[in-house]
Amino acid sequence: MNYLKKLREKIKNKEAKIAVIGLGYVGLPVACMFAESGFSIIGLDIKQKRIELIKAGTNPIEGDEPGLSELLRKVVDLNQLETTTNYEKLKAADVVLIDVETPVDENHKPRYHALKSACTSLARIMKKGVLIIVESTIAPGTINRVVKPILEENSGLVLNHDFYLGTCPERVMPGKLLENLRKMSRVCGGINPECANIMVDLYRNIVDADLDPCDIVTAELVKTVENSYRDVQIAFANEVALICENNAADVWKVRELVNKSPGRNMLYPGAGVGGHCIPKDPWLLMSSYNDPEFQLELLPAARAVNEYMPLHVLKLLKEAFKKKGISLSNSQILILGYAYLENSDDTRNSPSERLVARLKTENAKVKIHDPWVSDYQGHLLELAKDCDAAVIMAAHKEYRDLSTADLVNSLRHPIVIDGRNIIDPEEMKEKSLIFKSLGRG
Ligand code: SAJ
Repeated sequence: MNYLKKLREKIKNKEAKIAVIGLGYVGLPVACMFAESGFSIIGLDIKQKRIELIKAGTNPIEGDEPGLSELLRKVVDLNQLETTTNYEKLKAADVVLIDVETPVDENHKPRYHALKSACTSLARIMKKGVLIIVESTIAPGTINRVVKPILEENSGLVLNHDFYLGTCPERVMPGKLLENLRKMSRVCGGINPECANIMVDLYRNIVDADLDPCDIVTAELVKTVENSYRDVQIAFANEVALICENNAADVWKVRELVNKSPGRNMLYPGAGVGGHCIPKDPWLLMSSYNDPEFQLELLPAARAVNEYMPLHVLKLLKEAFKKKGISLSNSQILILGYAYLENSDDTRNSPSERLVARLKTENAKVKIHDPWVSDYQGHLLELAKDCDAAVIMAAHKEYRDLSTADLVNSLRHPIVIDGRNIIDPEEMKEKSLIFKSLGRG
């Protein structure tokens, strides 16, 4: 039986029952948007607390996400979004979106525990004709090597005959979840062309941008490649910063003039690369490659450069202490910025975390300030009074408005390390100051 023809009809008439597994920063907004567009949605999450919050119309996602809380309350009040922790409730689903975490482990290998668990539970209850779409970012080859076998073995159904598969990688960014879901193009990788086109019909209900049908491996590649591309771009800027320091040059001046050359767009050097995507996706991409003839060099090297940057900030700090003739051991350092990204409360894989850990191995104490992270919202200048130096690790707008004179006068020693080009070096010319700006020799 060709289930796809019937499914296409049901999607067109918005009669298709859509299930979303994983109600995090991707799954929840997606579920709300499909509900708002007129579909009946059932969302599943294994966290009972999260389900209770959503049932009460309360947005469980932290951080400022414009429009999400209002949208959630609206669709819950309209009974368009049902939520559960019980897979049995997903039996009748015609389409199932999977939005679970796909981390890599300490050896940078993808660990698909959540994905495998979701597929195993789903397989036991899914009905014939269901279309399952993985939205999580996965390594190329994962649908074929991980998802397909689990679904077939646990359901007894046959892919492309009794059920269908697709992958439509998410392109969301914290702080702009709804906007990105609406406005960013997406690739619709289907197990066959008809499936890919049905995915385009489905996502057209919530996406205003391009929807590009393609095969599954292409879709798996696109997401991991686009973030690996960014990782390499940032690593390039970081390595040029190190070279500029070594040549007593100013990387920001060099970057400005390089970018005047057609087709150049050098990104910003900085104190490191954090977040939930960029540090992880290159490893997902690399895990899909295996040719003894040639070992990948560029992608691992870019990761190594970016992972080094917080340690380079430590090097600059050590040089400053040496110049001042004081020891880092038993000192206290003020870290300005713990979020991985400017003007964000997200601390996942934060470069500051790496710097703080290394400072502790150097027997230095640390005080952390970050106006965006609830645990670290102390009074900056008060904190500075007990510290021997300040290190800027995130380009929060609050730090751009900071009086450097107040900061320096509050510190026990006039030592400032700028990892994000926040301070104009001209302001720090005063002889007694020890100021080091990443990328400026
Ligand atoms: N960073 C630099 N220099 C730069 C840009 C970023 O050091 O020039 C650092 C940031 O400080 C941060 C990390 O890299 O620690 C990541 O920053 P990001 O701007 O890439 O922000 P992310 O991690 O939120 O990346 C997301 C990605 N979007 C999705 O996965 C859907 C990425 O593909 C986007 O390109 C990026 O947002 C974006 O452009 O804002």
